[in-house]
Amino acid sequence: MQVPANVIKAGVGVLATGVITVVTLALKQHLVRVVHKVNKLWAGKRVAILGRQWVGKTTLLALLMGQDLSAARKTTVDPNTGASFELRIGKKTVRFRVRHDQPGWAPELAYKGWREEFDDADFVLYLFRADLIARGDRGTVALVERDLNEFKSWLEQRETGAPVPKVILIGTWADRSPEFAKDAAKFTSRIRKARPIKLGAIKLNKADLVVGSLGAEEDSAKLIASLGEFVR
Ligand SMILES: Nc1nc2c(ncn2[C@@H]2O[C@H](COP(=O)(O)OP(=O)(O)O)[C@@H](O)[C@H]2O)c(=O)[nH]1
Ligand SMILES: [Mg+2]
Repeated sequence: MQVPANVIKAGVGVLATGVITVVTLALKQHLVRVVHKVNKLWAGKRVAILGRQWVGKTTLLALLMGQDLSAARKTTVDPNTGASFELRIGKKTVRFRVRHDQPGWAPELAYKGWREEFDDADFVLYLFRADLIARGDRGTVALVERDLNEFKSWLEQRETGAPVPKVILIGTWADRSPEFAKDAAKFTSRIRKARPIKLGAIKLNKADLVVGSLGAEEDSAKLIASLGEFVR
């Protein structure tokens, strides 16, 4: 008996869709597990997410809030107040905060709001565009350098004995650099040595560095998992 070609095609289509669905669900579960594990690490802590426009702050916040990536993309933040999110973990809460973005033409406008978050945080996650740092983009290098110097001055201005926030530098958009897909570890060490990350990390009490991408689910899970290695 001959099975018509279109029936075979439809069968293959259904099978392929099934496989894709299973893979997608497995990835989602993986991401959910990773997020849960990391969030447990900072139970009771305050986490500030800082960084310039378009670096992935809102995406990271949404992922940590337990949304999947498609929902994360839809998350909007009130342009006037920024976003704050409290997550209960057992008897403790984690408080995440993202300040609303300031216009790019006056970078110093961001500092007032950032400082409030910085001084009131246990962890400061500073996001920057790893692809642009890798390329040596002059504007990005200058701006990130300025931001990190600003953080340093805030640390220095703290009263003795006051708790010091732990800064974690997070390079995003690595998916835009072909080198990252070829050898992620090598790309990360390149960013670690790059200006202004190397000096900036030293100035900030040897800030840790995570490099990756929030552009796809699998990459996001990896980035968040490596972030977890530095939460202590
Ligand atoms: N390709 C890629 N896109 C990203 C990455 N991080 C964020 N995006 C996208 O960049 C856009 C801005 O992200 P968003 O989280 O709103 O940045 P924010 O301005 O810092 O809050 C969104 O469309 C994200 O999906 C990344 O690592 N790689
Ligand atoms: Mg945002």
